[in-house]
Amino acid sequence: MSQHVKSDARGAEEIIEWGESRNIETCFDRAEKLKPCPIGAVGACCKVCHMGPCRLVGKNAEEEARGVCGATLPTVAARNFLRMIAAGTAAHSDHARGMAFTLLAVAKGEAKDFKITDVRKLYRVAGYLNIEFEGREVNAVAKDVAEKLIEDFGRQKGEGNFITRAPKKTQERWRKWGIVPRGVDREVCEAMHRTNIGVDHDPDHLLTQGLRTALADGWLGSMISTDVTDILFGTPKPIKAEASFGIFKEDEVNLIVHGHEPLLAEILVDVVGEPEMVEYAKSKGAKGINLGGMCCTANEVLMRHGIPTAGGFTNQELGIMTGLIDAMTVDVQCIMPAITEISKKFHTKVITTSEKAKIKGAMHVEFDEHRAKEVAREIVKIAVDNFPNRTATGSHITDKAPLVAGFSHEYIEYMQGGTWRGSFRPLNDAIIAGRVRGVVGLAGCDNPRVPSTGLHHFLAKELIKNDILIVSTGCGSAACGSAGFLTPETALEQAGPGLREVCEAIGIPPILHLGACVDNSRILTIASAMAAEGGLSDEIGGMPAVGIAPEWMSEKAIAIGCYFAASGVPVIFGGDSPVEGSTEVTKIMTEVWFERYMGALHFEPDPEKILAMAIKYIDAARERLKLRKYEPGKFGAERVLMDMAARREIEKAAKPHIGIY
Ligand code: SF4
Ligand code: MSK
Repeated sequence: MSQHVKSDARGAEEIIEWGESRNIETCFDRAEKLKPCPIGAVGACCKVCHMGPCRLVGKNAEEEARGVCGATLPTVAARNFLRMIAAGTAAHSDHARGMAFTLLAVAKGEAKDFKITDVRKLYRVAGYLNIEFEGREVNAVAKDVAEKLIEDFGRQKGEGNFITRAPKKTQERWRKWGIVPRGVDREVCEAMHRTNIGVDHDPDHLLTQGLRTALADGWLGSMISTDVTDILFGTPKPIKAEASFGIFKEDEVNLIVHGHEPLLAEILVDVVGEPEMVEYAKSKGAKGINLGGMCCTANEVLMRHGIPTAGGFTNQELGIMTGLIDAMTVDVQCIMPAITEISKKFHTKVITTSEKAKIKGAMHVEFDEHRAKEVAREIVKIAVDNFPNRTATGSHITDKAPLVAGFSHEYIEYMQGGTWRGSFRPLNDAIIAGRVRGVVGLAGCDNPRVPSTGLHHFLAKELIKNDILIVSTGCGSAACGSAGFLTPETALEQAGPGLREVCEAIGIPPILHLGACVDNSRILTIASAMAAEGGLSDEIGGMPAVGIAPEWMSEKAIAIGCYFAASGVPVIFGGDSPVEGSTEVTKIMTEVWFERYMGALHFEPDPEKILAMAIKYIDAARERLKLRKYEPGKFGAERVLMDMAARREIEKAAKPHIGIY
């Protein structure tokens, strides 16, 4: 991968060049033109009051620089960082709030176009919440579950509902250090209060609230969102799909869903197939209606319906530049306002759909779960009506890759033993024996400041070559998907010998696509299940596991990184550190956090060093757990993994198959 490449995503470079030859500006050009402010970039600029902004610079800035109020650089850097965590937590959790209220509306019969699809998952969640479900009406259980989950947003005292899903030892660490989140809104509100002028000035104390807020994101907001989405739309299981710009069809209406929320997208999946809609598209000269996605709304419908994805964050302008998108709906998060500007050069209609988000130059068709189908039909009609306006203008670059997505934690458990014997034992055993060296969560955004998606590609290839199983989410998954890495064949061609054997036995790719950004919560559940299974660490901390977000750009990524660090996972972010200005803050986030929680948050721009650091963490954890030293191709004794055929035989002999887990 050359440093001169702007994007390593399939087909992206050709579209960028096509645009450059026509003076069409994209985020890649703006990233080149607009260098980050060197003071803000390292966390040394404070603008929380109107005596500032204060820039804490100079030779001995850490010791000597002061803001007008006297704030030191470590205070300012920690305060800025805490505000990032609060914003990221607010974003995921507000999305989750919408999901919980939709579940309540469905349970009360007020959102007629939605239903409870996965009753089994509803019961599982009811079980976590100590809600009785045996012999009760499904909607009555759903109402109780929704109301209990909604408490997690506004709770003032006590602990979040799902805290007890973490291993006991992990919970004990949280209680010892005072970072158990009470309610999402309370933690975000307190974070904003503490960072206001003249309140909390101790960097460690500020960052401790950062971890409490981040845990409210991971174990409350995001976990609620994942669970409720599964209850409403089904728990994902492996499904084939395709990725990249080649998902757009020349002869069909291309309607693309972009953003993060699954509600409208789920309804669109149904509505685009309605005979009247298809007939309407035909009446306008199209062969049909092609629904595709982008960013995490894409991941939601990809995981459950195999709806293809056009890619991640940096593909949004490029998608429009193909000239093939007739309408793009955008809800919330990671939507570049630039898309309305660029869409003027093509025929694409950009439609904002959330009451929370409008963009100048976009149409606004507000989604309302109480009349979901009606809104969805209106949107499909806009896309269809726009199809005849399609012109030859556009790069028309189309190329795509096959992929397999849909790895919920429930399916991962099922695939390791079937309906009756599903567990995490085989994975733990494979790690113990050294077939699988460790696990990496490779996640987060793609970023125009590096060869976009290129860092994901490099790390994905190197990690699996080193027998490290990857679980991936968000735009990291889209990056791997459009590169063709999310297929079982990748295991045969590129994985190390131990990982290849495991993937071959189960028939899975070496990189498991777990879903959208909010579905990083699935990784928390997997880590907790591995701890409960035994043989490795009895808490999340100490597992041979690392999180990596090599191209992060969103505050949400910071919140995610911090909830993993607080849960006991060392995390490595790419790019320069937003707290680089302060050695004290950096030390807290690495050494102090590791001592307290067995997790840490590092920033390292060099991908080779990220790889080396991840492997070092994994090998050190193996050593601490007294597991055999990893040597490629040399394994210890372990249970034989059952392949699919053997598993089916056992199931046939047992009871009728009733579900995936
Ligand atoms: Fe400057 Fe202090 Fe105001 Fe920050 S809070 S802008 S450091 S005076
Ligand atoms: S969309 S937060 S760019 S992963 Fe979830 Fe992608 Fe990052 Fe947004």
